[in-house]
Amino acid sequence: MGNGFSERSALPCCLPSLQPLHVVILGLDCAGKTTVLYRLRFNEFVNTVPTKGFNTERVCVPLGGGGGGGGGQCWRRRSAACRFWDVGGQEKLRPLWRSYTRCADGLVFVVDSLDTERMEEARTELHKITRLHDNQGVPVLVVANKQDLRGALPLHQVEQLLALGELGAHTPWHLVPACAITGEGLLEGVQRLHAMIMKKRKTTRQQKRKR
Ligand SMILES: Nc1nc2c(ncn2[C@@H]2O[C@H](COP(=O)(O)OP(=O)(O)OP(=O)(O)O)[C@@H](O)[C@H]2O)c(=O)[nH]1
Ligand SMILES: [Mg+2]
Repeated sequence: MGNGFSERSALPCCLPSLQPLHVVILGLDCAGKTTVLYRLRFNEFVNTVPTKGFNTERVCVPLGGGGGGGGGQCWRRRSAACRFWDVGGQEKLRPLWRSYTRCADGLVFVVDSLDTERMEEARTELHKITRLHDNQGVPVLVVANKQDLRGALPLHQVEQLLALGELGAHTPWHLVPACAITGEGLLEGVQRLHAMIMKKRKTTRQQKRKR
């Protein structure tokens, strides 16, 4: 069921002094980016209007440790502080994306799984942003959103239409089915993104040591 993180956001393990991970949420207009952001932050559905600039929220993401995140709070639960940036997806706003992704630790790319007509456009934007020099190697979580709607494309088709296999060996990615209205799939997805970011940091450190 829908898992939001707001209850756990108050956990003391997310110390304000820790540098939060910089995560940018991108995708075409109406894909559900702002709904994702507020679901992550407030653990509830928030009605949105099209984003003209950006929205940003700091979220404490529980990293779990088995059990899938349900049930009561665990005060020893590990968590990661993330600063999410949700940037407007309208065509005229897309040239601004690169200024938000410049220092990104991770990207979340949201697609409307019902919007088959614009999958190609989504693919073009996804590949364009991940190919930028600054974004090379930055892990990407692809959220196949609106899975609650009848006719939503299944995961394997989203993967194919977005040509995720062509993202290149240097770009780690993970695809999750999700519904931002209920939050379903989001916690799992963000945890996977966190794991990819940590893995990338580790390999970068090892490569530096070898030099
Ligand atoms: N059924 C359904 N509707 C969703 C879902 N996620 C978002 N929506 C709806 O999709 C519409 C667009 O959502 P937004 O979050 O504003 O989309 P956005 O990607 O932020 O759009 P821009 O700000 O224009 O880039 C809203 O009416 C949401 O309620 C979902 O998982 N399922
Ligand atoms: Mg928006």
